[in-house]
Amino acid sequence: MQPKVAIIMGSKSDWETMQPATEILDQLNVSYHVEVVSAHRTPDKLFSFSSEAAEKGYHVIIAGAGGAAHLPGMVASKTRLPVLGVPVQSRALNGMDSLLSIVQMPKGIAVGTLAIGAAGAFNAGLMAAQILATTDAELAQRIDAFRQAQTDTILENPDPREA
Ligand code: RP5
Repeated sequence: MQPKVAIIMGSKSDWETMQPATEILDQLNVSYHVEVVSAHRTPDKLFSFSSEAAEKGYHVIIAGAGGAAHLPGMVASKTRLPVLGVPVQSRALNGMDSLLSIVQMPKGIAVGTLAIGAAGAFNAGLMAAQILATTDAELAQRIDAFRQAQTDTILENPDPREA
């Protein structure tokens, strides 16, 4: 079956950061496609991927990039699908460059921006699932169960000295 979520990233070096997006999607039984699409190294691929994404059946795109992170914004400019941007933690500027490049989209093209790094990638996966859950009652139930389990974990063992 054609996955509804595409997870793209600017480089293979982003995979470690982006993997948590796949972990939560696996947990929620949401299928996805993963691929490197670089805005500056494969610009023609970026254009074809983005412009064909909706007709291929994707509903949400997660795009991770670091440094001058123009991938999410450029993808968003070529598709009306929601694009969730994940700023990858860069070596030189700790991801502040990635964050500002993704979050500061000029008016008219929207990119949802998550936190820098692995937490942002995880939440991008979670948010992609939440978007799909607006029209998928069973997925909505699985997300509710995930959140309840997270709550229970804390409530059942609130002592910070215990693991
Ligand atoms: C961006 O440049 C990628 O998203 C990556 O975070 C960064 C560095 O890429 P590599 O030089 O490691 O391929 O395009």
